This record gives sequence, structure tokens and C-alpha cells, in this order.
Amino acid sequence: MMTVEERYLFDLQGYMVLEDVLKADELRDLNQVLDEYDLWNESPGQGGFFDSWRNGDHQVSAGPVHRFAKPFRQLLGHTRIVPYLTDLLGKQFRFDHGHAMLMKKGGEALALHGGGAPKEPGIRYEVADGQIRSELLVVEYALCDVAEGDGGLCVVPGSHKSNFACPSSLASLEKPGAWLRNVPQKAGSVVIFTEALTHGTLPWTADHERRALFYRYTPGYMAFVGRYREDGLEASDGGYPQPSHSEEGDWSPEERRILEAPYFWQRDDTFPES
Ligand SMILES: O=C(O)CCC(=O)C(=O)O
Repeated sequence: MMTVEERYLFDLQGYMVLEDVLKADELRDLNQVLDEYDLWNESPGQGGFFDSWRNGDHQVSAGPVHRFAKPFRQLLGHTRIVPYLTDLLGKQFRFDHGHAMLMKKGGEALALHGGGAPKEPGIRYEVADGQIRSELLVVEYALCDVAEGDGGLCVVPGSHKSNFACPSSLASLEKPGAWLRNVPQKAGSVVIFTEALTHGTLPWTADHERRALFYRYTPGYMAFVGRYREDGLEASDGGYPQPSHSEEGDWSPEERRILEAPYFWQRDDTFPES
């Protein structure tokens, strides 16, 4: 369970940083797989194993992470993260979609998006009966150190409760100010944020490559993207991520429940013990 301090700060700010989620060997294995995948040389689109896209020449993103090698799959229900997913999304939470992002020095900004207004179905954030009920929730793993000022994830703290849409003059990120936070992260740490939080990407200025993983979850009754084809790649229509989309057949019951299609009625708790 989240502590009362964590719950207060998450509700206040719309995000939280968890330190030391990944152990050194997990970090090493994830980075090693990414080295082998060589995403910089993937051609954009869904032609092969990856669903890959670019934002300029210095940023590449590729999914779907649930199909990546086992070190990535093991993050789906990481024991440090499950209590937060349960508290923020409900006990029947599910994995919706995810990708890896690499940025080199000179990587471009991605304008601010999300926000408390207008209230968009799919990214709503509410608190009722003392319980946080987020819709789309992002778990962002840092596979490298991110110092404040390096760029990467930026957020407007508290903006998930904003009553006004973010003006385009601010959303463009052309004039960042003290209202915007570039979230520093140590390699192996995690930022959890509600998609209702206004957030985006600042240009990457550090000499080392940025490596971030995005795992996005929803309550068990909803899907944000409905665009996995039968082979697990994202498509404009089709099914949801499934264990059968992985090469490996040894999925645990919990992992299978995490990847279940969305529904409400008589859905089992994803981690009955948590
Ligand atoms: O660069 C980041 O960490 C934020 C990326 C982002 O805003 C998104 O994927 O929606």
C-alpha cells in the first residue's frame, strides 16, 4: 500500500519518483537487450518485430514492450510497482501498452499534453470515497541517470487538477519557466504519473544517451489503445496484448491477468495477495 505521505504527495502533484526500483543486474540486463536490439537502425513503422517511430533524427521509440525479451516482460508486474498500480488503478488493473525511448544529444522537445481540463475520457483522474481512481497511468523507468537540466520528462506539478487547458504558448515548451519541472532520475528509478498530468519532453542536452521505458496501465474495465494485432504489434484496430504474443510460454498467472483484455464483470484481482 502507498503510505499516507505518498498518497498525499501523489494526489497533490500528479506524479511521484520511486528510487532504486531496479537492481544493478536488472538494469544491466535491460540495457544489454537494448544494445542488442539496436533500435537506432530500425526503420520506422510496423514492418517487423518492432513498432518503431521517431521524433526527429535524435529520438527513436519502439514497442510493444510486452513482446521484448524477458527482462522487459518481468517489469510488467514488478513487485515494487504492483502496490502502486493497485492503489491508483484498483485491484483489477491491466497493462495497456508500452515502449522504449532513446534520445541522443540534440533530441527534440515533445510538446506538453495531458492535463485536468478538458476532462478527457481515458485520462481522467478522480478521488472518491478517499480512494484515488486514475485512468491511464504511466510507469516510466530510467535506464540512465537524468540530472535536472539534461532534458527528457517534464511535468507541470498539480496540473492534473487544472480547471483550464494549458495555453498553447506554454504547451509548446518554447519558454520553459519555474512552473515546469524537468524530473531528475537516477538510473533504476521510476516516475509514476497520471496521464492527466500535463507533461512532455524537453530537448536532450546530456552527452550520454537517454534510455527510458514507458509501461502504461489502466483499470481492468478500460482500454486506452485498442490497437494490437493478433501478432501483438500495434495496429489501428484488433485485439489486446496477450501472453501468446511473446516467444516464451512460461507466463505466470499474474502476468496473464495483467495482459487480460479489459472487462468489468466478475474480473479477478490481478494480484489477489496484494
Ligand atoms: O519524455 C518523456 O518522458 C515524456 C514522453 C511523453 O510525454 C509521452 O510519451 O507521452
